[in-house]
Amino acid sequence: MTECILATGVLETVPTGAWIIPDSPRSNLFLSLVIPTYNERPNIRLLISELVRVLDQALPQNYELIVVDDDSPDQTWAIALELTVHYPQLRVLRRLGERGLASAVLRGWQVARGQVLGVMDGDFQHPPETLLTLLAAMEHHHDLAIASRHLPNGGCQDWSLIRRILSRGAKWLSFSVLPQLKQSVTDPLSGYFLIRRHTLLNIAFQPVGYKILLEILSRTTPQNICEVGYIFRKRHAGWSKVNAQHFWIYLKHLLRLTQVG
Ligand SMILES: Nc1nc2c(ncn2[C@@H]2O[C@H](COP(=O)(O)OP(=O)(O)OP(=O)(O)O)[C@@H](O)[C@H]2O)c(=O)[nH]1
Ligand SMILES: [Mg+2]
Repeated sequence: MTECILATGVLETVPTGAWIIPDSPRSNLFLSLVIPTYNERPNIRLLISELVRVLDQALPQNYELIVVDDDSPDQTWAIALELTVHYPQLRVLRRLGERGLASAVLRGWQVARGQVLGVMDGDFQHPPETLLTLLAAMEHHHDLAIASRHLPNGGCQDWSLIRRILSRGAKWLSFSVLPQLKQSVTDPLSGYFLIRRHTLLNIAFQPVGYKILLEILSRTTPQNICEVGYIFRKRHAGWSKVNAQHFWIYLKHLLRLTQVG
């Protein structure tokens, strides 16, 4: 028997068409943080309450959280919608015709009101506290602040040998194919970062797969990049959505990015 969820909030209208980030809307919000979700029902409640705890201290009344859910069969979107009653700073997009992590992030940023746009996973692998260090970097006038697994104080918790080899291989491939990245970042495949809106304007993105930061680093020129180390933790609950197909999508993405500029 499937459980029926009575959602109470209001779903946002999902943008369609070109993957272009609009100029600053009429808002003084500092941060818009997008959380892409697919079947994150066991995580979403706790994650939102943790994010609110951290951000209410750091940026009271000056941030919004945007859950972009791809019509998860476990109805993550409906649970998020119910939370909007308690958290007015939370907004929810339920996409019906599109799938994919990178494109979900861009759709969220297209409705965002903040000057600084951010992304983090919905499964607690990105520690919410690291947001404080990322925010401090943005307050010191960086254009892009990346949470990196590849700094001395960074790493991955409990990864199998095969997962480590695959991750290192994917990073090595990105630096081989796009050698210019090596000078500016240690973790071009990070899914946890903040970026100033103005660096994304007037760019026609072509999001595919998971690696939105790679797409951004290849098509934009952020002036002042800062990285902070963090430990990529074990997933709190639920299952990874990564599969073999994502590897091929990654290769195709890399190939496409070699043709940029
Ligand atoms: N909206 C949306 N979110 C997605 C999609 N695929 C994954 N996500 C979310 O993106 C985040 C990262 O996905 P994961 O499957 O955890 O992938 P990962 O963290 O890179 O890999 P693991 O370490 O294996 O978990 C999670 O919050 C997912 O729910 C998708 O197609 N659409
Ligand atoms: Mg994950």
